[in-house]
Parts: sequence; C-alpha cells; structure tokens
Amino acid sequence: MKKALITGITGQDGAYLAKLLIDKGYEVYGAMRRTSNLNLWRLEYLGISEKVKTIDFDLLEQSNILNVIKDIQPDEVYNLAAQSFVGTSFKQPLLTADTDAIGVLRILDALKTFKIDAKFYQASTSEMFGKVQETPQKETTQFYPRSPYGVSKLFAHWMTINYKESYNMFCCSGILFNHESPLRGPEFVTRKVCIKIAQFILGINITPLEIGNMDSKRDWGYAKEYVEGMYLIMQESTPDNFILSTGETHTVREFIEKAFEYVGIKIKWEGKESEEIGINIADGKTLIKVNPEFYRPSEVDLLIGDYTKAKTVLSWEPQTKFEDLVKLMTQAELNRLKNN
Ligand code: NAP
Ligand code: F7E
Repeated sequence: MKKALITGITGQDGAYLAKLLIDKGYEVYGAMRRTSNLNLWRLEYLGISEKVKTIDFDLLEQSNILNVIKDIQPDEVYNLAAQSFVGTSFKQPLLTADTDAIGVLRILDALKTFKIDAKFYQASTSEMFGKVQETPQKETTQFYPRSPYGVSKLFAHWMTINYKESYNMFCCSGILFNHESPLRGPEFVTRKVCIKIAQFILGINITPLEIGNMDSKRDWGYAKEYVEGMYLIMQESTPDNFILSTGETHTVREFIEKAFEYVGIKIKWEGKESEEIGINIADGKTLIKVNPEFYRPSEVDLLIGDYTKAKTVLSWEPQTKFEDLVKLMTQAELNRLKNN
C-alpha cells in the first residue's frame, strides 16, 4: 500500500485528491493545521473523513514538518497547503511569503534530510504568469507575477526545480489554472456568485451582489478533473512540470451572466467602472453592484492555458466546459441551501 501525504487536506483540492487516492488504494495522511474549529466539511461532503489519517502540520513550523516526514516516511507528498487567496496576499504579504514560499522550502529540505526518495508535487499556479508575456500560456512562457501570492509561488516553483536538479530528487510541479467546484472557498469569485444567486432565489438575502473587477478573464476548469492530472504528473518516471487548463477564457462578467441565466434571470448592465450596476431585465431591480473594495492593487487581466503537453504526455484532458461548470456550481449551491 502506497503512503501519500497531502498537505492542505481541508482545502478544495486536498479533499478531491484524498478521495481519488483512497479510491486507488493509497493510505492517505492528511496534514492539517490546528484551528479552533475542525474544518472537515469537504472530507465529510465526499464521505472520506473517516478514511483519512489526519496529522497536525503547519507550513510555518520547521520541526513539525521534519517530524511528520520522519514519522510517516511517505512515498508521495502532494503539497497543496497555501495561503491561496490572492486578495489576502496584498494585505498579508509576509504571512503569504512565509507560508507559500518558505513553507515549501521547509518541506523540500525535510525530504532531503529524511526521505530523499519520496516523490514531491508542488501546487504551482497560473498566477505566476501574471502580466502575461505570451498568449496562450505554456510551460515555456516567461513568468511575471503580479501579487505577493504569485511571487511567493514562483519562489516555491523554482525551489522545487532547484532541489530536483541539485539533489536528484523527484520534484515536480503542476502549473494549474483556476479550477473550481462546489467545494471552492466562498471568497473566490465563482462560488461567491453562486452562493449569492442561491440566496436570491430562495429569498434568504436579497441585497445586491457586490463585486470587484468584472473584466478580468480566467481559464476556469473543474477541480475534480485537475486532481487526476496531479496524480498523473506524479506517476511519470521522470519529474517534470505541466500546465493543466481548459484552453478557454471568460470574463468574470460572463460567469455572472451565465449563472443568473441558469436561474432564469437576464441581466442588463448600466453605468461604468465603480458606478456600474447589473439590473434584472424582467423587473428593473438592481442585482449586482460594483464595490471597489474588491479591486486589487494590481490585477491579472487575462489567463488562458495551453495544456498540449499534459494531453500528449499524460493523456490528460479537461472534460467540463465553462457553461457546465457554471450550471454545476449554481445547482450545487441551490441544493445546499435548500437542504439546510
Ligand atoms: P484552498 O481551498 O484555499 O486550501 C488551502 C489549504 O491550505 C487549506 O487546507 C488550508 O488549511 C491550508 N493551509 C493554509 N495555511 C497553512 C499552513 N500555514 N499550514 C498548513 N496548512 C495550511 O486551496 P485549493 O483551491 O484547494 O488549492 C490547493 C493548492 O493549489 C494551493 O496551494 C493553491 O495555492 C494552489 N492552486 C490553486 C488553484 C485553484 O484554482 N484552486 C490554482 C492553482 C494553484 P485551513 O483549512 O486551515 O485554512
Ligand atoms: O478571482 C475578480 C478578481 O479570487 C478571480 C486562486 O485559486 O486562482 C485563484 O486566484 C478574478 C480576479 O481567483 C471579485 O479580481 C471580481 O480577477 O476567484 P478569484 P484568482 O485571484 O484568479 C489562481 C490560479 C490561484 O492560484 C489562486 O490560489 O475575479 N473578482 N470581483 C473578484 N474576486 C473575488 N475573489 N471576489 C470578488 O468579489
């Protein structure tokens, strides 16, 4: 039985990956930091909370990381833990760097010390492309991160490569474009929109959706499919880096329009920039308004990934298209709210 250590087990990807590996017969160790409330809702949603062996783990604590690696002796380590919210990274840049950059180095160095033959996966991100230097973005595209999150992830990405080259370790990265699901954190724009729409429809909260920059474009895929890509990257005989994306890009505005359309509401837009509002054509009510509080000091305007290498080498391809993802997430929120 192979032993996998997943950091960030309480997050969206950690939960989906744990399910995938348990179904494949792995012994899964879920590394989680201590919080005042146990945050197991995603593992419970997938019916695996009893199957994951949970262990205390914090990316900020070197001795803890060393002990975890020494005690478990994992065959595969998937480092999914991170301060993953770009907006917060501008408000807490030092914490973000300590977690997302130095935290990764702590794991790499612990592996070098105690388990050099373990395979290591780093959760790299399309945010490293930031102000894009080429479209679509490929593995060879030059990086230009635009946030403390992106810069920290780029450090971790290069450290992962450096440990591979310096110590002959199996260290690889998935450069993943945005991937979403009903298990997404509620602060990310896709789930935020879907939650609000479900609240409108069920009459629970009828205040307008407050939103930031609606013109940025993202390449949004379905998280459940992306963790399969992570697993395939780790099954290669030589470590390498791969982009996982859909090859399509859409604005935040399109996501909002499609999600409202799914519940039978057509939106028309009035005003400009911070004065812009979205109106329900049927009754003239304002359903969306811009709140500059959600703008970022520097924005990533456009992301679109070329997943040719993953398709060719790993036979990985995304299945869920943009409109299906919008429907799936909106319907999940309606179900969740009705059941509660
Ligand atoms: P997520 O839902 O925000 O999960 C992040 C996880 O990291 C949570 O389990 C969180 O624990 C944990 N964590 C945060 N700080 C920690 C610390 N100091 N020590 C230990 N654990 C800590 O993120 P996700 O969407 O699943 O993404 C997984 C990884 O992929 C992240 O590294 C993210 O940066 C990266 N990524 C995500 C996307 C995407 O679109 N989802 C795209 C590219 C890359 P708590 O539950 O205690 O907060
Ligand atoms: O923002 C805009 C915002 O926070 C998407 C993380 O998983 O993917 C994610 O990062 C876009 C941005 O995701 C709101 O300005 C407008 O342009 O959902 P997001 P993200 O920043 O793309 C990458 C690949 C990661 O690696 C990250 O970990 O939407 N936007 N209005 C808004 N965003 C939010 N959150 N809230 C708004 O109200």
